[in-house]
Amino acid sequence: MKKSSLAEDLNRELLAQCGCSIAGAKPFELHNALTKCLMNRIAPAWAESKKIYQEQKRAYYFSAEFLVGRLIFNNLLALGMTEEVRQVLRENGSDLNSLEEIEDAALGNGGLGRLAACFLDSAATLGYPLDGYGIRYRYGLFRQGLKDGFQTETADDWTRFGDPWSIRKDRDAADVDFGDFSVRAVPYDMPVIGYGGRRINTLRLWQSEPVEGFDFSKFNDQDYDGAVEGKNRAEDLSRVLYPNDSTDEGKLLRIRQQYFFCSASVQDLLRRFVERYGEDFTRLPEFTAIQLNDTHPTSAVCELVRILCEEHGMDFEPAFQTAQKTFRYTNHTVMAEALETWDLELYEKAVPRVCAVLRRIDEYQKKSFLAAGGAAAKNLKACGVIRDGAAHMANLAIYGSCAVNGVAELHTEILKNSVLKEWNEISPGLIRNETNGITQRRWLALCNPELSALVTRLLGTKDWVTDLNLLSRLERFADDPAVLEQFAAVKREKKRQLSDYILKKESVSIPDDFLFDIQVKRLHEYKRQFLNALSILDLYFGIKDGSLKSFTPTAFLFGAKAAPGYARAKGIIKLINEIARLVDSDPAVRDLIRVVFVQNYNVSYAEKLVCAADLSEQISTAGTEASGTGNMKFMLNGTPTLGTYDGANIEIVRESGFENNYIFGARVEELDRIRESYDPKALLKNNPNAKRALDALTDGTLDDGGCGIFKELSDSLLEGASWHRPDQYFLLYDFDSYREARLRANSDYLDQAAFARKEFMNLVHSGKFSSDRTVTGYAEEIWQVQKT
Ligand code: B1N
Repeated sequence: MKKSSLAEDLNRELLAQCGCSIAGAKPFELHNALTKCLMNRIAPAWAESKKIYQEQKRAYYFSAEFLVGRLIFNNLLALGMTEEVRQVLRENGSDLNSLEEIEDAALGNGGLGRLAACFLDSAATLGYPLDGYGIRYRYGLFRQGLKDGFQTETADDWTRFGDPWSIRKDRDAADVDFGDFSVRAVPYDMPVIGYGGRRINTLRLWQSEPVEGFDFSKFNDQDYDGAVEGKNRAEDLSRVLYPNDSTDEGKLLRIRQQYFFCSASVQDLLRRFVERYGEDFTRLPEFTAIQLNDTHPTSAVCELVRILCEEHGMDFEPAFQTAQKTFRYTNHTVMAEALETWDLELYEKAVPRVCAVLRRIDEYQKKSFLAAGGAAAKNLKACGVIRDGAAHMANLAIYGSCAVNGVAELHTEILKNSVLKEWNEISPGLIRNETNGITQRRWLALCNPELSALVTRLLGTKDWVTDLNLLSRLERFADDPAVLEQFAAVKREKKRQLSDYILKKESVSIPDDFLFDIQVKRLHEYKRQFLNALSILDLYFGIKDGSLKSFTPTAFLFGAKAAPGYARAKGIIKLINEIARLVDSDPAVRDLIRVVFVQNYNVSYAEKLVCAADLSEQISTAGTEASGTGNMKFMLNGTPTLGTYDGANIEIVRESGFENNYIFGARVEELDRIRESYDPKALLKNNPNAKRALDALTDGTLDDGGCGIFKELSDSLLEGASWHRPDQYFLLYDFDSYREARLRANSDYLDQAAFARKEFMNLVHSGKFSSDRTVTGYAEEIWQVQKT
């Protein structure tokens, strides 16, 4: 039988579903039909991959977040079908670009969720048996707007046009029991298409549904609200993604949400294990490795123990030891407010059955640590699964695991020497490092086809798409003026494309000969967008009073969502927008400085921003950003880092050279030394520039519309608050060295050829930061699973 062509398949699908042809289809109809055709084509390879993974030890990535972003273009790239589809659509009177605004699954907050998505991509591409387990949120991360410079939030109804990339699997539904009520967890499977389409892994997301949909007896009694109460209660569990990045919410519903997907996932993988290997669960660790993405899925440890004991009659000790050999834990933060601890009473109320197991584990820990004596006995309190009346999820995750890792070298050292030093004493070697990475498929091949084409031409091969270390071979072109000029031309083109997009989206124009200085990431005090803002004010005043003589015109771009309950973060957004207004309305500086806050920064916006940057702002206080992964995306697209000695910046600069980046500010050791005696008010007395910038928040220069948040922001640096010292993130301490580094970059930029070389050297040395390297590290050292 002759294989039908894509155009035939598409038209048939459109006719059946929408009664139209390609030419007459709306973008969402075309999107759904095209996706359907692609799903049909990948079905055999997907089934084949599942079969192969059944035969071997496999790994599962448990994560409350998978920030996959837009799938259509990524999957076309993976299948090598982009050009074919583009042509078919063109020939039939349509346009591939019209599929841009249909889907963009934001089922994550930021770095942690995006990392999970990059890992799945790498594992599928390399052929590692890694599947993801998570939650199918009805609403993903809120959509951000701006009104009068303030952030607004609306619900992210990401399935409004349907969800053709998912397959509902009713046959694998599982019941999750909360004691006082139960829900049905229904899995939706998304294919994770490895590059080349050879391997297809699975992201299984659970949706919470009522066990019984509708209470007819209540309905018959005319209790219409009551009739749907149970349904709503069940659906609440997977209703919405908690919008906090690096803070812990402390809410009952969040605990239940976490347990919901952990229970369903553990049941699911145990069912598979039993089908294949029978009921000898002591062999589970031979065939299964579970990675906990931070502590959010840690109740899975308790759930596994509970099921083995209650449903399969195992004793506690062998059940717990089986769990210890099955789980691994990644820590993603040292920020105290992000470390999950749950008040035991709340935990008991939320998940009584889990809490009972937790208490049992705690008892067992006490007994065995005391029996072991030495470091274990000495550190029992610090390492306690229950500590001061609270469930300590990091301690549970570590105790319930056989491996623990940090996400960048500096971060791992901080874990070993301070946050988890007691654990490190008990078992030296337990805590390892796996520096984060990003997938070059999305973050170069997809988002920057122009640079990709240049790289492929220079290397004479496309193999870098699956072997990023090949980029180092480009070093021999670093002094080739013709190559550097081609590279610079790509950057100019990407800047032009970005300014077109920003004009369309934000209605502001940015001349593309400006230096593009970009800070995009979640809004948080420790990431110091506030420092960037103060420094822009400083430059503004310097230009105004003539003290800053030569300044290369610069566009300062920001993109950031603030957690809706985080008042200061929202105040910083307002501040940036007021600075934008101040600068824009001043003819004396308008031609030198532009400030733009882009709305609704997300994965798709990031794809456009990272390849158009001349400077990558990575300015967190040393010791606070566990790794960062945005820093790697900029680097891969040939952007020097203007950053601190923090997270993965240190490794980035080690690879690409200090001379090709702008590193500034105090290091961790220095901050540790001065913390006690640091006095920002005294500092301001000797720093008129910093004082002038900060005063602008309260002297009438800038207006927060009367809400008082600018004064509050100023106070956070000068006065502190009941819960923190003044300027706890050392903005004023690093103010001068930031200014110096920034101005150095600004004047270096004038020598376009020399600057292009710095940019190029960042691209050349970015090989290490492929998530292919990271996932290989996990697979070999932590999971012990094999490629197929
Ligand atoms: O994880 C990323 C790192 O690159 C970042 O440095 C780190 O900040 C980020 C609670 C978090 N750590 N913790 C979170 C997210 C959601 C939540 O509810 C904490 N995110 C990070 C990947 O390693």
